[in-house]
Amino acid sequence: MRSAQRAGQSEFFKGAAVPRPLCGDYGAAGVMSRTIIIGDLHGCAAELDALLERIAHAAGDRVYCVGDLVARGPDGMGVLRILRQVGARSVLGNHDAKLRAIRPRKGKKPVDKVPNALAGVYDKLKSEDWDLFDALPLYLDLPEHELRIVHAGVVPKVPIDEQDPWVLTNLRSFDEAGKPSSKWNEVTWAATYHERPHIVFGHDARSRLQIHECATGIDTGCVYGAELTALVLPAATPAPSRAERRDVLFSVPARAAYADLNAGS
Ligand SMILES: [Mn+2]
Repeated sequence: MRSAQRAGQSEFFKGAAVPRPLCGDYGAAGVMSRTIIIGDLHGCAAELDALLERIAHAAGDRVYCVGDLVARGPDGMGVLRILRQVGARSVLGNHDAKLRAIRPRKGKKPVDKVPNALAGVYDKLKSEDWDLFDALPLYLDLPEHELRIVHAGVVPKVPIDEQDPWVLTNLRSFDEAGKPSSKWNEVTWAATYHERPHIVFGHDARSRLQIHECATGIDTGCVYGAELTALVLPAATPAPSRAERRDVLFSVPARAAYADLNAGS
C-alpha cells in the first residue's frame, strides 16, 4: 500500500519535484495515531519544538524519548514543559540516572558539587520534576510495534529482566574480551544484535544515525550541534527493513553547538 500510494503521488506530481512525505502515508487518512520516538534531547527545547512541528505532531500521537532529557543543553526546563504538553514517556538515560541520584531529600546530605552537565537544571527542578525522573523506567516495550526502547543498549541473548541496569543506560560496544563497554567503537553493540524485539536507542552521538537489522540508533548529536531525530511509526506497524528505515526517520538541525562531544559522555 505504501509504495502504491507513493507511486500514485508521483503520478499526481508528474514533472514536479516530489517532496518526501513528512508523515509517511498515514497523515492523509487522519485517523491513525502514530508513535513518535525522539532521540537524546539534552535540553534542546527549541529543536524539540521544531521536530514536533516538522512531523506535524497531532493529538493522539504517542511520544516516547530515549532518555538524557535535560543534561548539558540550553533549556532542560523547556524540554520538560514540552514533553508534558504532549504527554511523552521516556526511559532512563545515564544522565537522568545521575540526576536522580543527587535529588535533594530531607535528612540527606546535599551533594558537594552538582556536575556541570546538570547544573543548568538542578536548582530549577520542582518536586514534581524530580518525581518524573524517579519514575523513569530502564526500558519500555511497545508490543504493537514489536519494539523496545532503551537508552543505550542490551547484551544480545540475555533476557531483558536479566540485563545489568548499567548496560541498559551506558553500553556502546564490547571490548576485545567481549565485555560490555561504554567506549565508542566502530562496531557498536547494535551491529551484533540479531533478535526480536527491534530496539530503538540513543546514547551514541559519535555514531550518529545507526540503521541495523534489528536496532535503530537515533542519537544524532543535537546538543553537539548536529541534529535531533525521531522515528515515526504508524499504529500497529513494526520498524521497517533496513532499506526502508530512513522513510520513518525525521530530523531537524541543531540551532547551535551547545556542548563539546569530546568533553565526555
Ligand atoms: Mn547517554
